[in-house]
Amino acid sequence: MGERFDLYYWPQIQGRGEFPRLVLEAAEADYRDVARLADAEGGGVAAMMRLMEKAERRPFAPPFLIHGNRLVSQAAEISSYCAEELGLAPQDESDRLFARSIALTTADLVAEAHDTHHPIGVGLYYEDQTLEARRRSQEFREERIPKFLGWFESIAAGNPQRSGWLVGERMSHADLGLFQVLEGLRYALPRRMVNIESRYRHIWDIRNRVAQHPPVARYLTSSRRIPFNENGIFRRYPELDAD
Ligand SMILES: N[C@@H](CCC(=O)N[C@@H](CS)C(=O)NCC(=O)O)C(=O)O
Repeated sequence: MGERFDLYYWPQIQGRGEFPRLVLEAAEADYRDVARLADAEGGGVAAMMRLMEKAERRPFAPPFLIHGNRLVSQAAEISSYCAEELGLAPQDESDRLFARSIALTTADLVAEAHDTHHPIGVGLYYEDQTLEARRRSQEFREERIPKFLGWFESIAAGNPQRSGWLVGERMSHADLGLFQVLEGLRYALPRRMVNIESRYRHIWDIRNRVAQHPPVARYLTSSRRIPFNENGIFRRYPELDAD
């Protein structure tokens, strides 16, 4: 399909929209970030909300994507779909499925990172759950980050292609997703990440190679890359960080 990709996501944050956005940027795809466009251009949050109400295959929440007559929702599903359409997924069927599994596991890590600052209720303010957030963050820092990053590291080290990427011979959406969670964790929990970074040689190498991929490098310095902030998933609350 040669149609343009229309990505819909909240305009003020990287959030979960950043995962498919990175795939579209890395592939230099013809895409629009519709909720960030002006109303006059058919964009804006109101346009996104209207679609969420009236679409035949309604998404539960942003991000979602429209490509031709297809509507795809769920960040990991959108990333996998775009990558497969745009040549950023492995060719081999087993590798392609593994890349999808990695993307879904990355989404699990994202959900846990979100729950560090919202352990009790998604709809409650952070300030109303700070004590629980401290407890949750400690467990996340000490147990969950090493478990997830150790898993990524073992996959990269054990890739039978010896390509240095997570799966297959070339960079895929799995690597782009890993890049994004490493950036997010480093933003949110700098003390913890500095302390443990040296354990994960292979995945930091992937992070660096993704950042140097020319379309990604151009994107990261463009105004399209929204800075991390305290409305997104990865938030820097110093009281939730420690060595
Ligand atoms: N599992 C979904 C989660 C989608 C999601 O939670 N989106 C958030 C923004 S990052 C949202 O707008 N949620 C509204 C809600 O859950 O009511 C995905 O990975 O895309």
